[in-house]
Amino acid sequence: MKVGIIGFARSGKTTIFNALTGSAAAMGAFGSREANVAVTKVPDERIERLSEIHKPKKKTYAEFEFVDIAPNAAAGDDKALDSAALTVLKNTDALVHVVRAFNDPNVMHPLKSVNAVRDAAAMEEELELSDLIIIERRIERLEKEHRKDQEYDFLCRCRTHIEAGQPLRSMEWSAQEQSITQGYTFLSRKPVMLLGNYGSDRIGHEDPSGLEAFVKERGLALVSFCGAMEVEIAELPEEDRAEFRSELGLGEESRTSFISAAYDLLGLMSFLTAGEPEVRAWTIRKNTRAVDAAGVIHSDIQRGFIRAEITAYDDFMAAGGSMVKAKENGKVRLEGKEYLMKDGDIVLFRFNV
Ligand SMILES: Nc1nc2c(ncn2[C@@H]2O[C@H](COP(=O)(O)OP(=O)(O)OP(=O)(O)O)[C@@H](O)[C@H]2O)c(=O)[nH]1
Ligand SMILES: [Mg+2]
Repeated sequence: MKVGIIGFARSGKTTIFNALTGSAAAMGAFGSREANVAVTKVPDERIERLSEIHKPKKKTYAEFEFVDIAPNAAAGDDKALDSAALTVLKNTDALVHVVRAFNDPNVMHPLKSVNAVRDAAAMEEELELSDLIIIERRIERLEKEHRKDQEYDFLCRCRTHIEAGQPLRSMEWSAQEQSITQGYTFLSRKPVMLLGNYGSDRIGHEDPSGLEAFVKERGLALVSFCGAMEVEIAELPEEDRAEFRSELGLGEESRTSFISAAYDLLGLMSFLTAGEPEVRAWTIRKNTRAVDAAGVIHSDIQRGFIRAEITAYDDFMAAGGSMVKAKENGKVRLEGKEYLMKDGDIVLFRFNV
């Protein structure tokens, strides 16, 4: 699962990238001219517990790959995404949008003033516009070729939607429409989560930026973060961090809680495979069919899918971590291709190739 970190210049993207991935990419004026990339594990208690039971040779967590776009070099101060960023973002599955809500006279805002709602709305528009350009180009092409077919009609509908100021992610697409657009990488269709980067003056106070009201109105998800504080904490010796955090009222390790929240808000979930060779979490979108989940492990398993033997993690633990007991309790189900996977399903795929 590849997640792009986007936002205006000096909103704190690289700061947050570092806090999330434990990296040490250069920030501010020393920032890299290339996108930063790092992989981080998705914390999952269930992997720990299953490993205690199975004592596997290998323990594999779900992973996020974070891509922090390089500083905007070419698009102008009133834009967040230059063409290099747009290219990088095409290959991501989801976006985390960092919105600057901290005040600091030493950190220049490209628009000279801090206004989180303005920036958040502008980014939404940028994503929509980049899609609109792709759509219009294609429509023009189809018109030239006199191909007023299904694709044409559908793209015209998408155009109307964006022109009404809506992102593509708020459209319902049928399976057929999804297949029409498979070759496109629309940015406003990707799941997005806003990350308010607040100053330390926010801790313990109401949201002064207006972002909370903004996301509510747009149906977006928001998490709060305090980038500068996270950097300070990361510089402390490990044993002092928890105390400093609780003194500040910063709560749980923000990296852990952020990553879990992101996983959920981006519409992701995990299914699990557990045995002596490996205990592993696999990432899928919510509402994935069993046969497609099988394909995440291996295309052969998908192709030769017979059925899935499924036990919910909670049922397995309630049976004392014994599959035999879970079976006796009637908690091991046989499911077919169309079964919609649930978070925490422990799965054994039966297949034949
Ligand atoms: N006061 C304060 N400064 C911050 C905060 N987060 C980041 N900064 C500072 O703001 C500057 C820019 O942060 P970066 O993380 O480099 O921002 P960026 O979005 O990656 O910037 P570009 O890559 O240049 O677009 C750095 O000097 C950071 O130390 C914060 O929460 N509070
Ligand atoms: Mg940066």
